[in-house]
Amino acid sequence: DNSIKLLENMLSSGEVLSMFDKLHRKKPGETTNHARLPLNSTKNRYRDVLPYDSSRVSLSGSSSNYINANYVNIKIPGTDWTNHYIASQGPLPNTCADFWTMIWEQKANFIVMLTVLLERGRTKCHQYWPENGELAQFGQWNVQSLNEKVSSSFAFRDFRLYHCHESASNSASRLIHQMQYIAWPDHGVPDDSSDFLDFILQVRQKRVGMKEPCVVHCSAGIGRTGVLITVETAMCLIEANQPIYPIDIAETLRNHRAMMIQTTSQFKFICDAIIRVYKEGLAKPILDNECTNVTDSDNSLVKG
Ligand code: PTR
Ligand code: PTR
Repeated sequence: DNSIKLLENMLSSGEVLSMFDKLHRKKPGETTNHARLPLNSTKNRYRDVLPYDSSRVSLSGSSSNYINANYVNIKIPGTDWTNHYIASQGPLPNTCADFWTMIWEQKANFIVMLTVLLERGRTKCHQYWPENGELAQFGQWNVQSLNEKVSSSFAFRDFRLYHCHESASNSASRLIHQMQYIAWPDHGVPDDSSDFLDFILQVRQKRVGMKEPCVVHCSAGIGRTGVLITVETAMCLIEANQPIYPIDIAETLRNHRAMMIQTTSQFKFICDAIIRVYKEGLAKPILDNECTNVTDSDNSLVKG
């Protein structure tokens, strides 16, 4: 809780926000050559948001193995936990099949979506799933929508994913859960922080102990995606009885995907959320101090 007191002080002095503003937006030395190939340029939703070559997810496949997504693996110090995320842009009409290929190949069974499809008349993400109860084909994939529960801030859906030349009952088909947060405009912060914390807590519950990567996307896959991963990481650190340094988390994220957490107000939202999670006991230590005695050198997130 010393790190929380420190965070509160640095937040009221504004220091932590100016530290955030000084962070590099892209990790020096990283290249984005695959994203820039002429073959791949139509697969990027935004020309200025491209995945590093070093951490990009590659698809097995014939013509191109490219998708605008990065691995974001976060080791929780003092434990043997690693949280595996894939941070991705919202699929385009021509990348929906690739998106499902990624889900299949990476053995992901959980998608967190932080955007709506249409915002102020502009498309933010293509609907890469069928309507409730229906079946749709995306390239080599069939996606069957099994159910959908919608509230004012969330939509939760379950899908069955399988090769289109097989049947849904085939044992190789996969059950995929999607949790969508629908009250968060891009470049902004969630309309209601209680709602959003409630959403993250539900994401967290689903993820505890999950070894497979969780695919997180918004529109560009940097702003809102970065916020969610940071707050969930902070919850894990609380559970693991470890100090929380949000600047370190932000830096770690940007070492995996450029520009993660887009605005200073998003970062402030993160800091406020972390303090609230801690003070309201929304995340609690689940490890006793015995097994989390760590040396000083362990006391930061593992980079890279
Ligand atoms: N993604 C997991 C989480 O956030 O809870 C990380 C995790 C992994 C947590 C493993 C616990 C784990 O426990 P075990 O190694 O005993 O399965
Ligand atoms: N060039 C776009 C822009 O700045 O509007 C890229 C962009 C779009 C960046 C959306 C971030 C965005 O938000 P998010 O990552 O939360 O979808």
